[in-house]
Amino acid sequence: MPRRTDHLGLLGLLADSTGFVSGEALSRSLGVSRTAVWKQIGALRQKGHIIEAVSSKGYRFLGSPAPFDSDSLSCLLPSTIIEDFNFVFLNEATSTNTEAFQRADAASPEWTVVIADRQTAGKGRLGRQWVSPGGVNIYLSVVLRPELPPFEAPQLTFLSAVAVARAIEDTAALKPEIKWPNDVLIGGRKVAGLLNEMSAETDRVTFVILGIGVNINMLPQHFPEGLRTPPTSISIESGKSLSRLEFTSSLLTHLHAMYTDFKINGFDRIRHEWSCRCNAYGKKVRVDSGAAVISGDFLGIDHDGAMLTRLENGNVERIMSGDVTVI
Ligand code: BT5
Repeated sequence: MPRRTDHLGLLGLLADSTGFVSGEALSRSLGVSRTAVWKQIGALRQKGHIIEAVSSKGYRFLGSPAPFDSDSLSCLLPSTIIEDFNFVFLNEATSTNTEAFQRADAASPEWTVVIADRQTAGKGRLGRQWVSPGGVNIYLSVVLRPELPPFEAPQLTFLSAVAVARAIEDTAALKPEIKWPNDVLIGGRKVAGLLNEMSAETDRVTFVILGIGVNINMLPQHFPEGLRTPPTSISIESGKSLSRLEFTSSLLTHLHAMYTDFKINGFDRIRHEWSCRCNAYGKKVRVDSGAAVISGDFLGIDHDGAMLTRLENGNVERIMSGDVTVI
């Protein structure tokens, strides 16, 4: 098969070689000029591939970005949406949310997606930590710029929870459940967490960062003791390892479709699907808000993300935060 002459052909040549390859040899093999080789090296480095250059020896391939790169992801995403994404792949981030927030603040466009192989300071809510070892999971953050008042921004947390649940069903044929406000569970164990952060003016959102952490191939020994909800991963539940690339492609496809629908039709469809997928749907719950403990029938969620519970006296309580147990 003839070798490709673009940056992917160059990447193939470098990856096939054990040591340095001179610029001249590369330009001869690809049939392009030395300047074109040099430009393609720059393009590959921009995508996160690590290529060493030594003037007397040439170029040496040292590794590709983890957990995968935009070329392999683009091959799996529907061609109609690829152009919308702007991917940033990192081997390591303190937190992909922090990275994405900084980029959004510096005017990165909607659908900038920061993906890291591991996080050194992965964030949960309220200053909690997200355990983020390398090589096994998905840690990604998406920049969106919805036209919403700030109090409705939590709608996007529910949107991302439904997208994660759909992607788990598609790729692993498991039955996930959503727990208010931001957990995805399988068999009562936490498989994913969502952390959305926002920058806003008084009456409108400037941008929202959808932070999504999914335990894909994490093994029981990767989990520290004492996590709030017993944890699990997709591979623990299915007994098989799952491609992070395949999962990410499914997740982004669902996110994109749901957000497009959300912009046209609003929150109601998401609210409906979220409610049907919620572990408390049609059940009684106990909510510990710190200040008080109440119990009642779970009714669903309001437009601002509040949980609606009917108390025994018939009053409907709006709960903005707290720990929910299904009873
Ligand atoms: C969350 O917070 O569940 C939000 C997690 C969001 C993580 C993503 S990863 C990509 C993006 N970048 C970030 O820095 N964050 C986002 P919360 O509901 O507060 O739950 C946190 C609690 O879950 C912790 O206190 C632990 O008890 C538990 N936990 C931590 N790591 C876990 C893991 N990998 N799997 C299951 N449970 C975990």
